[in-house]
Amino acid sequence: MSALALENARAAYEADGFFMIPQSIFPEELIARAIAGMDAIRRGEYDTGRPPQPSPWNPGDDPNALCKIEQPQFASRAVFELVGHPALGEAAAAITGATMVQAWWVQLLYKPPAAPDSQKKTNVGWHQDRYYWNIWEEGSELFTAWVALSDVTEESGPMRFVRGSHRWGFRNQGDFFEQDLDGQLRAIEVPEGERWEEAAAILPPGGVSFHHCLTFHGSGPNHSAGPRRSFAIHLRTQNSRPVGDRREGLAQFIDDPTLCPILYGG
Ligand SMILES: O=C(O)CCC(=O)C(=O)O
Repeated sequence: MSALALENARAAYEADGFFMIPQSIFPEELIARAIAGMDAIRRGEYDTGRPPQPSPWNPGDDPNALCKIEQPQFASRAVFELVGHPALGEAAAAITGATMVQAWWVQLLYKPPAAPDSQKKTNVGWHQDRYYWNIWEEGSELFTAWVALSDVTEESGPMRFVRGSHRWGFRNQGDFFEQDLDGQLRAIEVPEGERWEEAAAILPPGGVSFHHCLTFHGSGPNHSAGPRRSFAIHLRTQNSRPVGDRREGLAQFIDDPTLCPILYGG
């Protein structure tokens, strides 16, 4: 990206609470290996010899349900390489102005195609990530890089961001696992003078979206023919600290860069 593009990227991220790079920033062969790594993890095969962290979805579970696996980079060398790739670090630093960027928690997300009559749980309910991240001190600079590994189209249940909602503060409303997105829309209170405007993250394989930890987001069913594949890579900058500087819960691995890679600076 040129200097001007980077400057614009930061301004857009600050204004909207999200930013998309709708072209691949990774080598094609790495994307292919990361897809193979994702499939191996889903089968319970770990080329590092180490499993992921305990997860809502485990090998052998319903292939038609949303597959969410925690810390997949522990279990696959190719996934670790993708998560720690310097191109991702450069982009993350550009939109935040950070001097250090670390991937502190990662989720493998595989959204299978929804059968027309299916009641399967593949939606991601509207939420703000900050709701789940209370191990971090208030004001910590936390955000997410969502890397597509399949062609994410309007049909495949793309993530949708609510423009400017990162400026609404922590609302204490929303739920990742809620399936009734319309019901949530009726319940979530939009601050006076603001409006609910959605933007879909349409991305090719290797494309990336970034979102702030207070930006509302969610996703609907996948009506395309193939799975929607991605990694949600949760990032922090030098402006972040666990509460009481404790290494617990989601912050328990941050001192080990062989598990939680530093993507930029350090
Ligand atoms: O993959 C999705 O649809 C939602 C992912 C998400 O909630 C996140 O990346 O924070």
